Amino acid sequence: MTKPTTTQTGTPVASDAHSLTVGADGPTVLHDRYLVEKLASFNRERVPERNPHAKGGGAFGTFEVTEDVSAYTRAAVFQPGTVSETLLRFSSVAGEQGSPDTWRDVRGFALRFYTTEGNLDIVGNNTPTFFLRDAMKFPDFIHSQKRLGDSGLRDADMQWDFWTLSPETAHQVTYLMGDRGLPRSWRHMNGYGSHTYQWVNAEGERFWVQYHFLSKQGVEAMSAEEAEKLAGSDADYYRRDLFDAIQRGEHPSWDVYVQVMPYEQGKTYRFNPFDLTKTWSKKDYPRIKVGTFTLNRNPQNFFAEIEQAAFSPGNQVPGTGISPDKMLMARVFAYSDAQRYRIGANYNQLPVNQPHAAEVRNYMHEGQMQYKFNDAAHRVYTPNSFGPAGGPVADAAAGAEASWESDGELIRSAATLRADDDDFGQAGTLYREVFDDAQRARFLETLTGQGRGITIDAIRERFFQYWTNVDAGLGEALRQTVPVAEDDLDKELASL
Ligand code: HDE
Repeated sequence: MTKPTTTQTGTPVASDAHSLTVGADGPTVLHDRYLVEKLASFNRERVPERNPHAKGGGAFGTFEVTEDVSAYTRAAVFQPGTVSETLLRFSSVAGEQGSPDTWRDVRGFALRFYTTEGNLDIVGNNTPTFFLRDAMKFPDFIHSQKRLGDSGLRDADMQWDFWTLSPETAHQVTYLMGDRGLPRSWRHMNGYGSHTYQWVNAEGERFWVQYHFLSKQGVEAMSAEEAEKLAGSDADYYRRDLFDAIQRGEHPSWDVYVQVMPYEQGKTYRFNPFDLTKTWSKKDYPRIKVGTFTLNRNPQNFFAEIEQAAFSPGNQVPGTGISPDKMLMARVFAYSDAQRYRIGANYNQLPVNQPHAAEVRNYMHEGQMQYKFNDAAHRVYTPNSFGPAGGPVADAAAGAEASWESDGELIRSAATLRADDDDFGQAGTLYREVFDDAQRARFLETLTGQGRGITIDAIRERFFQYWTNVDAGLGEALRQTVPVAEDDLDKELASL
C-alpha cells in the first residue's frame, strides 16, 4: 500500500494537484498551508552557488596507503596499509552552475580524506600552479574572468587586461591555454594540491610537501572542436561521464605522490618554494609514491552530498599542515567563511561534512538548525571541574599544528625575491620543453583565437609582449597570426 504524501510535519495531505478554494471556481484561501509550504520550499531550494567553482560533480571512494612514508609524516591517514574513505569533487572555475562542462578552463580537484583524526581536505586543481601568489588579487582575478558590469557578458579585453597587467599569471595561463584547459574527461586528468603544505613525522621533524594525484586512466585532452560541439549538445558531459563510468563499474583511480623538501631547504631554495605560481623541479625533489585512491561510489543525492560538500584547505590533521604560502593562508579563512554563507553556521554537521571516522568533541553549540547536543553532564564551558563527564580537554601533543619561524615588520609587499624568482621562466620551460610539437601548434592556435578576441590595441600589444616574455618565437608567431587592426583583418579575409 503506497504511503500518503504528508506536509513537512508529517500530516497526510488531500491533494498534490488542487489548491484549496471557495467552491470549485472561487478564490484560493491563504490558510492553504500545504500550498504555501510547497511554494515556499520551492522558492528556497537553491543555496548560493560556489563563486568560483559553481559547476562540478563528484563521487566517493577509497584511499589505500601502499608505501611507507612514515619517515615524513605521523598522520594516521598516510601510515602504511591504512585505508580511508574519500570524496572527490571536480569542477570548472569561471562558469556558473548551468555552464557547459567543456568550456576551456582550469578544473577544480577537491579531495577529502575522512581520516581517524578528522577530515583532511586537499583542495587543488588539475594544474600544479595557480594564477596568483597573493590572495589580495583573487576577487579581482575572478571578476575579470566573469562578466562585465553593464552588459553582463564575458569579455576577452577584460580577461587579457587583467592577465597582461599581472605577469605572475603567465605560468598558469600557459597551462590553461594548453591541453590541460580541455581534459577529455575528469577521469583523464591529474590533480595537484598546487600549494606547498607541511608534513611532520612522529619525531617532530618538519618537511615541506607538494601533493600530486596522477590519473591511472592517463592524461588525455579533448580537441577544441569537440569541446565546442559538446558545449552545445551536452553541457553536463564531464558530470555524465563520471557518473556513468562508476555506474558501469569502471572505477577511476589516481596514484598519490608527494615531493618532499627538507624543512631547512625551504629557506635557501633557489626560488620561493611557497610561491603558488611555481612548480618544484622533479630533479631536485622526485615524486615519492604514497598510495592510490579509487572512486567507486556515486552520490545518492547530488544536492545533499556534492552541492553542499564544504571543503576547506584549513581541514588539516595531526602530521599535516599549511605553509607560509600567502594564498593558502587566506584560503583557510575564506573557505569556511564561504560555507557559513552558502550553507549555514552548522554546515559541518551535514553528513557529507561530518568526520566519518572520528568523533566531534568540543564546547561549540546552538546556532542555526542545530539538532545535535551533548548530554546534561557535559558542561557548556571549559575549563570545568566535572571531567571526564564534564567534557573533553585539549591535548597539545595530539593537536600539534604545523609551524615555522617568522619575524619582521608588518608590511604589504611582494615576497622577498630569490635568485630564480621570475614570472615567465617556468612558463617558457613548460612551452618549450614539456609541450610537444602538436601541443605547441594547438597552443598557438588557441592563443591566436584569444588574441583575435581582443579589441583594444593597448591590451593586444601587452598580449604580444606577455607571450614574448614567455618565448620570443611564440610572441613573434602571434604577431603574425593575430591581425592588429580591423583593415588587416579585412585584407586577410579578402585574400581567402
Ligand atoms: Fe578557491 N574557492 N579560492 N581556490 N577553490 C572556492 O569555496 C578562494 C584558490 C578551489 O569543489 C570557494 O565553497 C579564495 C586556489 C577549488 O567545493 C571559495 C582564494 C585554488 C574549489 C574559494 C582561492 C582554489 C574552490 C567557492 C584566494 C587551487 C572548489 C565557494 C585566497 C589551489 C571546491 C566555496 C569544491 C572553491 C575561495 C584560491 C581551488 C569562495 C578566497 C589557489 C577546487 O571559498
